Amino acid sequence: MLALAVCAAALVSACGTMGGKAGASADIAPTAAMSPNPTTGKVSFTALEHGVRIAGEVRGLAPGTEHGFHIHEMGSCANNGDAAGGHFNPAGGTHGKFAAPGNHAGDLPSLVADASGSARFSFEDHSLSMTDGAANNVIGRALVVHRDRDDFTSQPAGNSGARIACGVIVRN
Ligand SMILES: [Cu+2]
Ligand SMILES: [Zn+2]
Repeated sequence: MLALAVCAAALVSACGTMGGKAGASADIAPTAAMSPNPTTGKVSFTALEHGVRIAGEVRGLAPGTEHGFHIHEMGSCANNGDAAGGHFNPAGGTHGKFAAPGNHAGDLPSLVADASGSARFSFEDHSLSMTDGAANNVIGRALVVHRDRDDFTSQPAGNSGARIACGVIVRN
């Protein structure tokens, strides 16, 4: 009985390292694109068998507001987030709504702030991975919070305005 339990524990551990459960995170920090700017956040990335779970919270938003939220191509938040470049787009899509066919892989569900200015979220994104060498690997790219709402239509970025907060996605 004891031997069985030890074996099961070893199996779980092997699954943990080999089954794609590796984690990453992004610490969201305010840029100088807006002043004052209390926007901060913490976002976790968990590799799934087919995709990535993205979960976390962004705080310091104006209560009830909606904000464009994307993964941008370059892993830098310099120059008020402009160094992050355009939306992460390994498949050559056009800007659109999260999970819409033919959109940018970096198009995420918009943030919606509650009455206290916090936006909490957890969703699975099947167009992304955390696989080294894969074109859709999110590691080393930037997660960007915009000042305005994303209209999901305007090209190339939904007309969501200045980049008010940003964080680079790094492995834990
Ligand atoms: Cu963006
Ligand atoms: Zn986009």
